[in-house]
Amino acid sequence: MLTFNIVSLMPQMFEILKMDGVVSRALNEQKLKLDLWNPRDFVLDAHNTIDDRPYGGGPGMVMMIEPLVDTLEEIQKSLAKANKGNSKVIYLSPKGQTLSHKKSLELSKEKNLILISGRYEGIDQRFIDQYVDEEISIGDFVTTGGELPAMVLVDAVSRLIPGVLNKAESYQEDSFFEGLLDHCHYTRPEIFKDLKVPEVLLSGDHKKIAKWRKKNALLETFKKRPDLINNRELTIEESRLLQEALKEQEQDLNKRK
Ligand code: 4FN
Repeated sequence: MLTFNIVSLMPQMFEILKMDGVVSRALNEQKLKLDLWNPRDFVLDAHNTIDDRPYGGGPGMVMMIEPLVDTLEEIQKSLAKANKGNSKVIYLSPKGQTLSHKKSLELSKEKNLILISGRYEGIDQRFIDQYVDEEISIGDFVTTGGELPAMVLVDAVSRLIPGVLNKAESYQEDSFFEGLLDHCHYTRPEIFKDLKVPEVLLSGDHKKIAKWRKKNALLETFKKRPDLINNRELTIEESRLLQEALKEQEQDLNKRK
């Protein structure tokens, strides 16, 4: 079982994960564990000080190294007691490599992960240099803390743990669409106002439907995220399907003129 040990000044934020959905179900079924650690609980001074002003001056506050090291040691003690060995320490940070499906798969195979969520301007660099194995980002934008990024990572990694998703939910994992965007989805009604569902999906011809979906996934990816196609490299069959899809799209456009 994978245990996420999460270090955060706002552990309440993670309650959301326990409320509903795939992660919540996996927690209840003991397919993963979420342990929250608040550095504030490990400081002994009267004010529970965990942050201080930055050396060199300037605005904002910096999370101090000592409460973080104390928290980490407490986590490692508890891991040792449970005979769980050591754990990778990940700092959610805009300086990290962007989280990917590949990285999520890697992490889903770990027994323990320690995730550090920053607040204020971030944490003392010496903690990162000495104790952090890896920095991971969820994207290029400013957030007010590392909590939501940590939750994104927990969500992405948890659903890849064997047995967490049921058969219906794990559709994407065992399909041959890997690395591509989804094909478009449709459900009832068959006609809404004058908007129809693509006819092939109503045909009952499973072979034809599979081919349409693959073509549609390739076309969607090519149009909306060409970078994904470049990273993946298409099989000859896929290139042919994409060419076909592009041609059909052009024909459709001409028809409408
Ligand atoms: N963010 C940028 C440049 C400079 C600062 C930030 C920023 C939270 C503690 C880090 C943000 C985004 C993705 C963690 C952003 C992430 C964070 C993340 C994060 C408070 C310090 C901070 C150039 C990316 C816009 C605040 C860029 N993934 N600082 O957001 O923790 O994991």
